[in-house]
Amino acid sequence: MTNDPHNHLQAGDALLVIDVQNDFCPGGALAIEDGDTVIPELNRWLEAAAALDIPVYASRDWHPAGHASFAERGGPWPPHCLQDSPGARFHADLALPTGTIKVTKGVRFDQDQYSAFDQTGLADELRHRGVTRIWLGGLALDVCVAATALDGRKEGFDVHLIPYASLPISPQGGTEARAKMKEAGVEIAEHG
Ligand code: VGL
Ligand code: ZN
Repeated sequence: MTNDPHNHLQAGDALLVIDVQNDFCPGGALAIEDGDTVIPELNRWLEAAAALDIPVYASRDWHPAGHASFAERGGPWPPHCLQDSPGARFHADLALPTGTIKVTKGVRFDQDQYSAFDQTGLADELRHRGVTRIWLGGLALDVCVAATALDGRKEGFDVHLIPYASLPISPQGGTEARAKMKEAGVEIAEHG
């Protein structure tokens, strides 16, 4: 089956799961419609990565109270992913394997960090591990997934969007994000 992650993952790959946190899922503070439906597909990839010894990174939005990105400070978002709150937890159905490395972002008081590469040191960490190719998915496609994919290309990685494993905050944002990613050389399967 071509959609089987076992047929795609190989040495030199890393799996990047972006912000699959309660606040981005139905019922959360910044809920993405059907956001939790990406989880079963991500879990298939997580299981394959664990079986094949492919390193797994899970990013999380982790804002201090009164963050600069919140509406109360003139930012675009309602308060979300407050540090140590239930909304900031990874969704309980997300099956992160033992050894998953967390990438914490959005902690700066003065600016947002949409990309998991933004001031986290992730690019050097991946290079240090011999990673050349990234598979990524998660939430939201038009914000943090896109920002991470584009930065991954800038840092010189081959970047693949995992099919059916990401959803946008807005449909139009999703369409624009896909176009931008494609233009930057991110590999996107036809219906992914
Ligand atoms: C995100 C909006 C605000 C995301 C984070 O993870 O895509 N979106 N903060
Ligand atoms: Zn945020």
